[in-house]
Amino acid sequence: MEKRALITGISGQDGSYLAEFLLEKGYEVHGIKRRASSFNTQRIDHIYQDPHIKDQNFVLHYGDLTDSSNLTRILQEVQPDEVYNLGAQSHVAVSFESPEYTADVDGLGTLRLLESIRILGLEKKTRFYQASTSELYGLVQEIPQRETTPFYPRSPYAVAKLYAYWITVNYREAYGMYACNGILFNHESPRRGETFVTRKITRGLANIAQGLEACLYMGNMDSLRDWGHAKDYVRMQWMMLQQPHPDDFVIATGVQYSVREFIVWAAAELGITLRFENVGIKERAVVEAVVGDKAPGVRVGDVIVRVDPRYFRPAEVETLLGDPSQAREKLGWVPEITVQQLCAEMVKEDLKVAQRHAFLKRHGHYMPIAVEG
Ligand code: NDP
Ligand code: GDR
Repeated sequence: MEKRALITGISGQDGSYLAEFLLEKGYEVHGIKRRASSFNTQRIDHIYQDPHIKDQNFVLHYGDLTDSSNLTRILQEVQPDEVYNLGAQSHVAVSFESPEYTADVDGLGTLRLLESIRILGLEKKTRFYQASTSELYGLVQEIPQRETTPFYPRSPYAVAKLYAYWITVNYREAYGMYACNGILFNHESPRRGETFVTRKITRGLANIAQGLEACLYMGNMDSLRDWGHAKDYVRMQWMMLQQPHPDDFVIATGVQYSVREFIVWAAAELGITLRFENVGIKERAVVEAVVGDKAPGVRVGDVIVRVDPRYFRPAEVETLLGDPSQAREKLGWVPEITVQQLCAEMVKEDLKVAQRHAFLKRHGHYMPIAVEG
């Protein structure tokens, strides 16, 4: 029998990879997308199916995690075997600007889904995955972080996700639901949102290499993260729901690097060698050498990275390093893509786009470039 999955956040990075993965496994995939004033489905357009065709196995529903009646109606209609709750206001810095909205979507949104499942009497049929996060560890109490490490959230985002984590555990214990938390460390890809740090770097440096931008403005480059590839991580989200008993798992690579190191790798992929230096308290990166033909817009001596304090956070998570032993031992999961391979793939994709934009610019077309984040 074909299984049916419902994904919130299907238009996001993880939602798009998970939808592809489940379709390949033969699932009927349903996703919730938000109404927007312009198209917001770029990441899933390649798997879109015309609703007029027969035997559709990829179906999108309009909805929102702030709208209980909408969620209940969709769940009733779809009767899913598995729900993946990936929808969220997922940007940590933005959560300081919109804390109440973030709490509503990321915290209460999870409750709304769980409660709808229960009200509809689906609690014994529907398995539930909650997109929990390494941000729960915040001000870290133990290195590396594992399933038993105490939480200390450091942003409205993380506090909202803390509620979501515990309400998922609570529904499992109170109602016997098959509900799991995946405590995922940072995972990236060419589909990563443009304002998260890795994508900001690969996209920004590719634009600079092609002469489309002059400088990349960064926040805290000392920050340490355990970065993996989103493709590896969505595989694990599915694996978690295929076990005999529900459990919570840390998903990470077990290796950490700084934001500065990621900048150095991304620059190297473009043939650019950087020298970091401090001017007063402000760090900057100067081009020391350029080889090959990927960076015609850059000269030796150019300053192409600077610090802008606007990207510092009111409370920072300085260091995250996960211990994925439980996932390896109980589920046999190991990440297949290294962070260096991930960086190379992201640069390659962003360079292709930057080269196209540079071509169009040379022919008189305006290309919007800037993103804030
Ligand atoms: P993205 O930001 O790429 O995607 C978020 C998705 O949630 C988008 O589809 C977005 O829709 C949707 N969404 C936002 N607000 C609402 C709302 N009010 N109602 C319904 N849907 C909404 O995130 P990722 O794919 O990177 O992450 C997926 C999940 O995993 C998130 O919950 C995130 O917090 C969590 N997570 C991510 C990690 C990572 O490193 N990527 C690590 C740990 C946890 P739209 O496209 O319309 O904006
Ligand atoms: P994070 O990811 O906050 O870990 O949350 P992000 O890529 O935004 O930041 C990682 C680290 O880089 C530092 N940083 C900058 N970050 C951004 N965005 N822009 C900058 O210019 C910049 N300069 C330095 C940050 O301060 C931070 O320390 C992500 C999200 O996907 C969450 O949804 C998810 O839960 C966690 O990862 C795990």
